[in-house]
Amino acid sequence: MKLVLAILNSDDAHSVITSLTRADFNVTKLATTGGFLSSGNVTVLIGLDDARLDTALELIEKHSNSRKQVIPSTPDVGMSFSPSMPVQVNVGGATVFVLNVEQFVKY
Ligand code: 2BA
Repeated sequence: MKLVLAILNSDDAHSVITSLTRADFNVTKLATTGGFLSSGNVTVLIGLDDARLDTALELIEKHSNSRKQVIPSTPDVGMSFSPSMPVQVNVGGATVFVLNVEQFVKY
């Protein structure tokens, strides 16, 4: 058994989760925050049989889009003021971790 931990862009989360639940995966959604941008994202936990891992990853990939996001940055220019210069970063699609599950119980 595996545990898939996928960090999704908030804008993609609904379609990723809908496609997974329609395909009969059990999904838990967590509201999370990215450390770099400090903006909200969504992390999903999916416990699944090894044989279904590829299907889950395909659905996550299909419904996750990469985006460019512009963020303000404050360079150190050695002056008494710090002008704000926008910087563009590529965010996503999804960041996915696949973990082996040692034990799974439901009480
Ligand atoms: P954030 O930490 O808010 O990062 C958003 C985007 O900013 C990242 O997109 C990446 O393009 C950029 N970025 C992050 N750290 C950076 C840095 N130190 N310098 C320059 N640019 C940086 P993604 O790579 O697609 O990541 C999207 C979100 O997925 C991240 O949001 C974070 O919440 C999570 N994530 C990504 N990699 C991770 C990892 N190795 N471990 C845990 N969470 C991760």
